[in-house]
Amino acid sequence: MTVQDPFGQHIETVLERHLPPPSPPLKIIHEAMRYAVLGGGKRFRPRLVYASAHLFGISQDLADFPATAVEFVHAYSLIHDDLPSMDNDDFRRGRPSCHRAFSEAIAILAGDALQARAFAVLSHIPGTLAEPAAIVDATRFFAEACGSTGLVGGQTLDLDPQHQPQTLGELKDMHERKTGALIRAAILLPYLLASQRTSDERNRLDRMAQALGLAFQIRDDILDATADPETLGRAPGGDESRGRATFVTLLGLHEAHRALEETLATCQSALAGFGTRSGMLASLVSNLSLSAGRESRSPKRPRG
Ligand code: GRG
Repeated sequence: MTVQDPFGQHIETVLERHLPPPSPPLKIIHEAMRYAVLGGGKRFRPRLVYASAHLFGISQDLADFPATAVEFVHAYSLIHDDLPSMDNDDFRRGRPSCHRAFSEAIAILAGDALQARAFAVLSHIPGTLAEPAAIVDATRFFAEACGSTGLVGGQTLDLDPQHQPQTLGELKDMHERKTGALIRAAILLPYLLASQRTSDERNRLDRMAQALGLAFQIRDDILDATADPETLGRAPGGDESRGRATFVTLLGLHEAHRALEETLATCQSALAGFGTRSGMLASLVSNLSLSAGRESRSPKRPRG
């Protein structure tokens, strides 16, 4: 464990522990689940869980459960997003996407099974670590975040050619669900499981979580327009080439950078009220900034 990355190895160990073994007769599906979860990834969402848990004095043993659940749902969403019927991407995290490494049918099933596993993990929090009523609340909240008004709803809007966002407000609404719902869940699940908490803390945390989801997506759009395939681990320019609106196509690159830094500042000011306990979350927020070395970065191609 380094000071820079106190949870890096721990997260890998915990995720592995909650995955089924790749043994017969279910070797293939379990291998596909393990391939999708253990094949790299920045583990941003589990890190958010641990950082938010720190705010509420929640033990690492308890935080392991929501950290695993959010990363399993994230992994399932990436598997399904890459499918031919969705974004049809052959690469993810610098290697063949799950349906390319296995088959389309196995990739669909691996995503389904990871989502179910996420809820199994969350609902298996021992009663010695959190109040049973809090576990039910957290599980319900997580179900809303993953469902048709959250992650799945955002993906539905994104895929629907009839309802492509035309305005910044519509684009924000779509991403609040598609990218934001899971990020918000990662930050709020520790609050929901905490025994010491106030409603004022929830409001501040929610403000921060919503701004962070937005910042994450603006950043992803900027990187998609400016980074090379090796850095991205996938083909860049995907959304733009599919004719979809992004923060860069709607705002232009310069304004998108400005919006990112402003949104990160909103996160930091919401966190300030938590005092020194918020250091870990604050540093995850600052790591999303793209302001350093910006002058030397230029778009991959000219844009209108
Ligand atoms: C299939 C229900 C369903 C939803 C898919 C996650 C998602 C919704 C689409 C992925 C498309 C995409 C690239 C969205 C931008 C934001 C995002 C989720 C980026 C990937 O997250 P990272 O950067 O990935 O945290 P790693 O690989 O580091 O885990």
